[in-house]
Amino acid sequence: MHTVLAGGVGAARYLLGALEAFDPSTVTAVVNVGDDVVLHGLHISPDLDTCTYTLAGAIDPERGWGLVDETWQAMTELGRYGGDNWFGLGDRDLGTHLFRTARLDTGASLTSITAEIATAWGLSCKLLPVTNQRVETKVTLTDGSEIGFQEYFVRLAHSVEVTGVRFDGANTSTVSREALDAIENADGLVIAPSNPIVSIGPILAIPGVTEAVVARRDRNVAVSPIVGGAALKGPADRMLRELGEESSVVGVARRYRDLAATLVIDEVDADLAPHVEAAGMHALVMPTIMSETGVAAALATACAEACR
Ligand code: FO1
Repeated sequence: MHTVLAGGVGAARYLLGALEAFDPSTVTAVVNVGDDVVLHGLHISPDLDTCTYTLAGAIDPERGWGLVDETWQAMTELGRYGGDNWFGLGDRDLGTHLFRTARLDTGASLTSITAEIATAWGLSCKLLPVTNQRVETKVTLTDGSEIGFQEYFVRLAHSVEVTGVRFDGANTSTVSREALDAIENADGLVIAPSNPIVSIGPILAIPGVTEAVVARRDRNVAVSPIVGGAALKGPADRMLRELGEESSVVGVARRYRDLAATLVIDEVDADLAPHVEAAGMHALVMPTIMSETGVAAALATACAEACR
């Protein structure tokens, strides 16, 4: 089993490569739910949906979230009434949130519902929310106020400085049996190139997860989401700096050294390989920018080899 700790776009692209490289039924993603938000009474799970839609070939390729060929009539009508429409829910995408919310209301677990959605999209890999309980990423701003993750990420377009991040509810949550099993029994465990603070952070904050990952450190690999000092997408580089860490592959190595033996870094960072090694991780240098064909599958193959 090839298990991946996963956030949004970067993880989804890595998973696409893993599906190409391995038997899809052996690929499992343990996915962040700290980005989840309830809006208009609907439970939205952005990272789970980004993984599902990407692997189903249905993601909007420009945005990297939501469905392709989307229309926005419901949002337009919401705007007519002065409703909150800063978080774009496309007409097609709304179907997923309606289904998820109705199933949660019947008492079904997020794990079962995610499997139902994945099956409906024809996926044979496993997508597992790390927990079935509510964990909410909260971001503290310089004026001391605290806001929800999607308010920071979407409403404020992550253009404000952050002084702290916490995962509300994480301490009292429980890792799902399926997610823990996927971590403990993986042949190789890969930390996807996702934001280390707000995508991988909430997964590791669930009691028992960090311990389970650390216990198998030598069979774990992380892929750096920072290339040439910058995040390929999103605010990971700024967040690292704002929280006092280094926005480089060395900063990523300092974060991940207890969790994985190897850090995959892009060729543009090859000169930093000795510093990654000095920080306590073996550096594996190879192309990591997955917009080019074949890169994601080669990355997944190399990660699986490095886990052995
Ligand atoms: N990202 C945006 O930048 N703007 C949006 O309006 C937006 C809506 C949205 C709706 C459903 C969904 O699954 C994802 C959505 N995202 C949107 C992406 C999401 O906020 C982030 O990509 C993740 O939470 C970060 O991984």
